[in-house]
Amino acid sequence: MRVKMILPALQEAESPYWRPIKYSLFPPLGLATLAAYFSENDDVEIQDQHIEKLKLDDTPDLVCIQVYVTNAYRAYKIADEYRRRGVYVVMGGLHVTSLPDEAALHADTLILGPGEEAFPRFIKDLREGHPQKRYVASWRSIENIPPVRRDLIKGEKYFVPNSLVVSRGCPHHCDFCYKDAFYSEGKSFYTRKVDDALAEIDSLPGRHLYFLDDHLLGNPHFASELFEGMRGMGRVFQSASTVAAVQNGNLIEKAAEAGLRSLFLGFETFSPDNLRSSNKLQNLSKDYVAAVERLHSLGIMINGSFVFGLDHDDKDVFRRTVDWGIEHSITTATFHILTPYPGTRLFQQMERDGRITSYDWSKYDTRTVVYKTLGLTAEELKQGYEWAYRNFYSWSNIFKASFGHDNIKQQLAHLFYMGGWKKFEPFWNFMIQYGNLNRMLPVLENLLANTNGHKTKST
Ligand code: B12
Ligand code: SF4
Repeated sequence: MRVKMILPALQEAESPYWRPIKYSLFPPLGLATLAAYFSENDDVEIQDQHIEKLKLDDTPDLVCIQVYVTNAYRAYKIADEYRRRGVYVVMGGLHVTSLPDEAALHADTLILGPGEEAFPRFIKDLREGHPQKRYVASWRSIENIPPVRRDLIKGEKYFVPNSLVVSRGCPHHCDFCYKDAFYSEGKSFYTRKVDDALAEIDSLPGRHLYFLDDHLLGNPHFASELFEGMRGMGRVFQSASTVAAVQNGNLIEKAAEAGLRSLFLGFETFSPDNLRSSNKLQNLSKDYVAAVERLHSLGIMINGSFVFGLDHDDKDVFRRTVDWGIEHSITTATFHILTPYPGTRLFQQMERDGRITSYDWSKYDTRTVVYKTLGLTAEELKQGYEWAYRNFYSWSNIFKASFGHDNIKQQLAHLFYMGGWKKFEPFWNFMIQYGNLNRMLPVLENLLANTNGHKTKST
């Protein structure tokens, strides 16, 4: 069977928000995971619109398309075009799972939820000539799954080709998160076997790893064994977790010993009312500063995630958030405008209250206001969000945050990491254009390998 798997771009290259480096970071891991379910006689190709121009004039036997909220319209267009030519199209992913009736107009088959059980069942039915219209996972597990088809990934085109996941979902239930919608009616947090995860890690070249797990420390027992197994492997890695997990026992110390060098952390908001109303209860009464200090003392850089536009926010939230991030030497910050993804409890609540102002999914990019705001106007929210990015990444604040660390090695690491990520766009574009992006990986590896424990001056 000739199979084409497509990840349509999350963002148009023509958009002012298109940052080639951001979209060349990670390969399409979901598709490469599912590609492992084809047989060795199948001719399988993966195309990722973020790093290549899609060739759409062919007629494979099967086209598989991954649909996120912001690429939904591009995905539907591609699907319609193939189906017009008689090609069988299967679609899956987060957006399809949230809005199956919408997606059904564009696909022969839909796979809802995680694909590890349903997708091989679909392939079998297709080969036997009786594919169904919809498949829903009847069980969920990532134990004993076949190895990801990394051979189908054009590794040299990505900055961090070694992305992996060793768990799925998360133990928490924040109202704005995609998670409960995607994993509805079943387990919403599960892990691989530690030995299998370690074997996958061992098989990956180079030193650097990026765990794309929603919450790598979410199962302390699993995480602890994983980190013990990774000790001595000489890896440096980045991942995501929660403020609460950083303060729980000595797990974070084990992570640091295993090579954790940067952590995406969901602070989201400083307001207890906002935390309560979005069911982000695990952040309530947590000492954010203590978490930051602990990470810094272990040499772990922080990518802080902050949401603007929650109902208890006021006009001052942008300045307070940026000031806090700079004062506490947060290495990078990701700001989001609150976005009610379809399928989430936040979306349902806003729809009930008549607050959704746009159903154009391409605008659900966390940079656009798509709902009626309460504490501040839509215009204030948009402008405040843009102001926060401009200010946090201004050279003066980059220097200020960097020199908040008390040792020169950390100051320079912070400066290069933060400056490199946001301030050298033409350089990244050049590297991408000439196919040299992957050559920059050793620079990142060295930078991460050379960070070590320290304190920020403010304490
Ligand atoms: C890596 C990543 C990115 C990467 C690139 C994505 C890529 N190459 O795939 C980058 C950095 C570009 C990115 C950008 C953004 N992202 Co992002 N990203 C992720 C992340 C962390 C991991 C994705 C991943 O690889 N998962 C692991 C694989 C194994 O899982 P999977 O892809 O879901 O695949 C499984 C199933 O979905 C299913 N499946 C998937 N595809 C298909 C296809 C078929 C045919 C079938 C049958 C099944 C199927 O089977 C697979 C195996 O179980 C997720 C969080 C997460 N945990 O998923 C957020 C996430 C996908 N991102 C999200 C968002 C919101 C964004 C941004 C909009 C945010 C922002 N402001 O930066 C931007 C995009 C900008 C824009 N204009 O749209 C949301 C998506 C919400 C939604 N409903 O779509 C997520 C869920 C984060 C979150 N918690 O909110 N992202
Ligand atoms: S902690 Fe993060 S991943 Fe988990 S439910 Fe909340 S937002 Fe989602």
